[in-house]
Amino acid sequence: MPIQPVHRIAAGLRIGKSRTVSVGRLAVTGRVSAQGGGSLKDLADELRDVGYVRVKAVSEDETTLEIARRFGSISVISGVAPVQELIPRSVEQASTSSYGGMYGLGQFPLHTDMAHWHVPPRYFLLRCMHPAPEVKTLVLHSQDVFGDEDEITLRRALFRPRRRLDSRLTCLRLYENGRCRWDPVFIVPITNCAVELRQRVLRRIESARTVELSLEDPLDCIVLDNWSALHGRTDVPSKCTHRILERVYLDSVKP
Ligand SMILES: O=C(O)CCC(=O)C(=O)O
Ligand SMILES: [Fe+2]
Repeated sequence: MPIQPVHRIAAGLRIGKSRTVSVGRLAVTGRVSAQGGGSLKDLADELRDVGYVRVKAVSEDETTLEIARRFGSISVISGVAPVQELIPRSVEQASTSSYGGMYGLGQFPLHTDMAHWHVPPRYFLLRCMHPAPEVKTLVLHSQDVFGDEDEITLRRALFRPRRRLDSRLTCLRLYENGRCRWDPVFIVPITNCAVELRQRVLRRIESARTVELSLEDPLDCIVLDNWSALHGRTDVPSKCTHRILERVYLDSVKP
């Protein structure tokens, strides 16, 4: 049986008109809701349905942590700074276990963050520090990737982290309990069923229409639902290497 999309948004609305709604003191730019009327939806619902929501800082002086706190509760993750700076680096400059180390200034493939963790971060906020609007953040809803898979396949298709995180064998599923995960390199298939599922996912991603988001000024932010959508980044031309984003992981978002 195909997995039940809880709130499947009509495909045509994915690239529909933006609307701006007010959340606290900030302007939130969301999408026309699946219900069609542009009705106000809970931020968590909007994130689950669309995968992301654009948000704006009040001023350039507002710190990324302050913005993030308005929208949710900041994750405390051992070994991960509350605010991480995302700076384009060449393969030589970046750590080999990071996307920068593998892809350098090239396109980052669609993925979910920390897909090799047992429970990956729930949400994250990206804030523009130095804009380079030519470089886009890409988003693809998990329904476009897993929506046609049946529950049994998703249960049987087991993956593991490419590198053991500890001595235990961790089995990971790509879609479980409403939570998606995907990474083309950091998780590897264990079962035959997983090898086949991986191929289908790669094919779907190849032909999918991703949403392209650009962050144009230091007020621009995006909140992404890391359990509902995959994301990536276009390549960084040499004239755009000044692009800097800040990222904050969130455990929850405010209603
Ligand atoms: O730079 C971006 O827009 C996204 C980068 C990203 O997904 C990552 O570093 O994990
Ligand atoms: Fe990412």
